[in-house]
Amino acid sequence: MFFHIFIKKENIMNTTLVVLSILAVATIGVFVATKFFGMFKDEDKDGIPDKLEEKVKDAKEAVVVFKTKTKRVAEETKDVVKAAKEMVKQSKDVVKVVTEKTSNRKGRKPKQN
Ligand SMILES: [Ca+2]
Repeated sequence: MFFHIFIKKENIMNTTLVVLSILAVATIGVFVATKFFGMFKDEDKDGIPDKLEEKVKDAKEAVVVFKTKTKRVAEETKDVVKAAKEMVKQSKDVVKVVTEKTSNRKGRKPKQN
């Protein structure tokens, strides 16, 4: 049983090493092809193809947009929860007025600063 798990972990590690090695070789290959053989368009001559730089830039922008939207959704959700709590509080007041025998409405409490 334990040995079986050990073999699986070893397989995962070997697979990871193979994938990382392939990625490293591909990265070096693209760099050499771009920098020394001019096979990909590279206006700033840093060895990174312009298309790849654009994709990375787009991905970074997408992450920023996603983070901003997530933050806004969290803020709006907080507002909705706050409003819902206030509504529950107010509806308790309505129930109280309905069940009371005499009507002596207090109104809102004055704000304390
Ligand atoms: Ca470049």
